[in-house]
Amino acid sequence: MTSEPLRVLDGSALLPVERNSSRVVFLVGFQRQSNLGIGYLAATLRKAGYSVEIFDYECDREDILAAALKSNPILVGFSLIFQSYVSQFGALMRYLRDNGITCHFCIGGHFPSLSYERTIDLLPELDSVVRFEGELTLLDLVDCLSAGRDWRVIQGIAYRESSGVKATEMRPLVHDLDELPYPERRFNVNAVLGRRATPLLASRGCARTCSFCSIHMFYRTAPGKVVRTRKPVEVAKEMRFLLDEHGISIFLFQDDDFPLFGPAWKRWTREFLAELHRYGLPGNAVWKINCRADAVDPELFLEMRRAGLHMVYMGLESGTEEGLKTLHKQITVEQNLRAVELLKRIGVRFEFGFMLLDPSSTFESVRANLEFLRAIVGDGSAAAGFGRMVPYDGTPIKDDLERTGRLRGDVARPFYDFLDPRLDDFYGEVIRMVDVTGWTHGYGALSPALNFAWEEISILEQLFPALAGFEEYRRAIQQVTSESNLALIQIVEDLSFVYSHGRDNPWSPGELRSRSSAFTDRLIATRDEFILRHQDRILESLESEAHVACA
Ligand code: B12
Ligand code: SF4
Repeated sequence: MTSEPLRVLDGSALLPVERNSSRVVFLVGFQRQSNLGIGYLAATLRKAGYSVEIFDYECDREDILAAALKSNPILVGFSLIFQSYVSQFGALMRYLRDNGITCHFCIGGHFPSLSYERTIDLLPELDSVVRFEGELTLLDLVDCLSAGRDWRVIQGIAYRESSGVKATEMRPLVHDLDELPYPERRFNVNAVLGRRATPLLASRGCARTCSFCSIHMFYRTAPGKVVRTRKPVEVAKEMRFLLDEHGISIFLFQDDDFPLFGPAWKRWTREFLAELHRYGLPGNAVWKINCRADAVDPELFLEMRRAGLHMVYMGLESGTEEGLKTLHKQITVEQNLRAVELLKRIGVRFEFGFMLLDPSSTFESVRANLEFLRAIVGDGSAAAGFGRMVPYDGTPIKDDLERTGRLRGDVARPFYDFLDPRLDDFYGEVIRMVDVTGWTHGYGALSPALNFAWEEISILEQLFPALAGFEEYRRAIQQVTSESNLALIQIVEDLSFVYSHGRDNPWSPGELRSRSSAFTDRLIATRDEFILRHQDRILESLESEAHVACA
């Protein structure tokens, strides 16, 4: 037993707490591209003296069971960040219970936080839901379990009792993010051309209120300030530490909306850029952000590019005013187009989220969206991609669809009736044609592969010495991206006329498969030829840095 201050993160280090850290804590979550949520939870527990084992949700469930039987954890915490995985998590819990794991099971993430009653109903093996930001609550929970105290009284949880589901008082959001320890990270994954990448956060929360988004609902429902920024110097310090200690030179900011909008956040960003220069990061590291199109400012983004910004992900979401209104984006099509143009002009790569269909869709809006895609990526500056709006739990649009009787599907696969029922068949066919043929979705598909080639290009440009023929290579990738995008847009447009005007379908899956594999083959051949041609220089550059780091 140790006796330590109970509160480490909310600025009120008051009561000592009895803590028995002899038993390990297990955390299970989706680990592809790392998992910052689990990373922060593990770091907080470790700082308090607990040992933590992290499991990839995608690993063999037998491995989790064997480890649990061997180490007898005090608690298994499941991180459900994608609502669509709820039944798979349920199956894993059942499997562990059926095989003799009796310890406390808890779960956290957006869906469990916002829909805790539904979560408890769906997952009978659970003991508790940890709601909203989990660092302090999980620590409290583990402290109570390990010391044999009553855990049902702590803030920020929900659990089953005979009369129904009980939620305790909500725990306020973490006030000062810099009081959190650096998240645990897995360093053996995600590298681009030998350069290692990791996610990180400069802020949490989003001030906007898009109708389809569970993020702002997650941060707005819990008490406390919705958007919290870290100190710019602390972010730069963490990056320098990761570069020096772990050779990380690609930083993926997962902030919901990087602090850029309005005078105060512009000041924040300029201060951050100054710290990056002070810590010698530009030239040695690159970084990617997520932001809204209305935050793209030519002057500021040029400064950001000089400080290593290499990619911007924007949720553009719709190419029609009606769609943007339905999604409550509070932005115009013109602003979206302008942001893309500015990024192209200053040479910052972009990717984007886009919903071809939303609850207000008509065939005309679908075709206007395709025209928008042609305007932004017809030139091949990024791969075309799109989806359909998914009504996640806790979002205003899901509630509206439910109220108007249009909500369909189940918790893992929610969808809705379109105003024009022919759109259902149309979208079904689009998915059948372009997904099955390996064009848009999935990790081996053509559009993600094109974006990966673009990612390499921007890393080569900023973190490697100039390579002969680089400009020709970039043009070749742009050409294949442009042809693939235009073909894809044309296919979807043709399909829209099949369903709206009864035209004949000019496409067969076989033909699409052969077209998408021809693009893929061309992409791979072009990319491999260039990289192989410069392999020695690329390796030399990586090795010379490794020597500098060792010295
Ligand atoms: C990075 C990211 C990804 C990464 C990887 C995620 C990973 N391995 O962690 C990638 C790119 C792979 C990804 C993919 C997708 N993503 Co994503 N992603 C994110 C993003 C931007 C950041 C996640 C993050 O790091 N957050 C920061 C950490 C600190 O917060 P956190 O994860 O919420 O964790 C805290 C709490 O939730 C809680 N908690 C979480 N887990 C647990 C567990 C326990 C035991 C406890 C006690 C507490 C707890 O405590 C944590 C610390 O405070 C989020 C947005 C967001 N704000 O979360 C979307 C988000 C999670 N993604 C989303 C979606 C929809 C997707 C995709 C389906 C997109 C697509 N169309 O392809 C895919 C799905 C992939 C798949 N295989 O099915 C949605 C999920 C919506 C929902 N309600 O289900 C989100 C919320 C974005 C959104 N706009 O709504 N994504
Ligand atoms: S701007 Fe992005 S993170 Fe913020 S509410 Fe809208 S979709 Fe969600």
